[in-house]
Amino acid sequence: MSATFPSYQSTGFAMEQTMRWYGPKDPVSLADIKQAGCKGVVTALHHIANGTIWTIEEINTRKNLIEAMGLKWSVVESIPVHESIKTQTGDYKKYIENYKLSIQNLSTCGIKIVTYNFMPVMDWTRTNLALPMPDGSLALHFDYAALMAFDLFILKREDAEKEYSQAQIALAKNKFDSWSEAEKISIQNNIIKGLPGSEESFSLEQFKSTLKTYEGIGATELRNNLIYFLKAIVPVAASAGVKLVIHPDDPPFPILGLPRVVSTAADLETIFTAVPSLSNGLCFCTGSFGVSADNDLPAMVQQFGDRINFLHLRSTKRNELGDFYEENHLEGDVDMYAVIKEVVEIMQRRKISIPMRPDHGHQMLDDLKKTTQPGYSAIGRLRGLAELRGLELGVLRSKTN
Ligand code: DNO
Repeated sequence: MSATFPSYQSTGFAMEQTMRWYGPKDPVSLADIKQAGCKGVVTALHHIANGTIWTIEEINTRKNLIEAMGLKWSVVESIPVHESIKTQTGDYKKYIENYKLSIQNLSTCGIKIVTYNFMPVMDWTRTNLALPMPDGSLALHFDYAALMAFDLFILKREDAEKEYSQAQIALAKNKFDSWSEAEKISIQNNIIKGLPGSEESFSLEQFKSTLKTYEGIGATELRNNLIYFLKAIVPVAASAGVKLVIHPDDPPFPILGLPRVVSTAADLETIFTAVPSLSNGLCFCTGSFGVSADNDLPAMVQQFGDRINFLHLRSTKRNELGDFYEENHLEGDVDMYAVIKEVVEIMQRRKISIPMRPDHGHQMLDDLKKTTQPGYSAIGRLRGLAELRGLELGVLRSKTN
């Protein structure tokens, strides 16, 4: 049989297929992930407060659960970076020391890829978590007018209007006036209550005061704080054999007056030039980078190929107003074929399998009847994974045949 149907792996280095798992409380189980055809999972110790050391005991408890199912803990996503480190205030030195210990403990347990991000205050942001698609499935959506309406008329951030044009303010006002009270609450919650994996959740008052901690911190200061952090932790990761992978800003432009420093190829160049060790790596998220028309994704994969140690594969459809929604994995603005072709080149050159996960997915079929985690329902991700797996196999086979 193998003569007629060569195994996927026999075609050369292929991506290591994984799915994100939020731990024992995730409605999508390890058994489900295994059935999807994954070899590994991507997870984090979400129950441990930001800034606290991940002990060997806690790491092993989680690892044992995963291995008991015949799976591997491929990647940590994420060890969150404490806000004090991003603003370089308060106990930031202590939190950096804790971060180092968590990296070393993960290495001791054999887990060697660690994801993090450096987005101020919030992790990823969407305004609507259930945008109906023409086929009846539901997608995540970022409506820039809704974000501005939240900023100007709900949050009422000081001087926010100075950051928008008159036309944008008018658009935001129309949007706000169209909302019912329930819609206002739902949009506010989508923005500040924290999407899956965000680790932080705010009331409106808490959110306002946290935003104030960024007064005086623009892109230059935030970038300096990131580089300071990397200079401290990358050598520790390098000697522990760990690859740190930074996740890009999502969306890849400033929001709510907060700076962004991981949105473009130029941003990445600055970060990697400042700290050249290959342990200073990248989580290449096509969905995040792909929202900016200026990002040439296949070229970026080529440029940063030596540092890409984790892939988030999904696509978005954007417009010129800054809005976008999440498309099927092989549709939208991301040229997934071109990206996978570059990824395949890199894997063959580096002689490694890079872990990937199908990022997000539409809520569809039976999942429409269930309470699912936004972006992380099982069936939409399974569809994405299946499509990506087939696309990769096609690329691999066309190279070897
Ligand atoms: C969203 C995720 C992000 C990501 C973090 C990495 O779906 O891609 O929450 O996990 O930004 O630190």
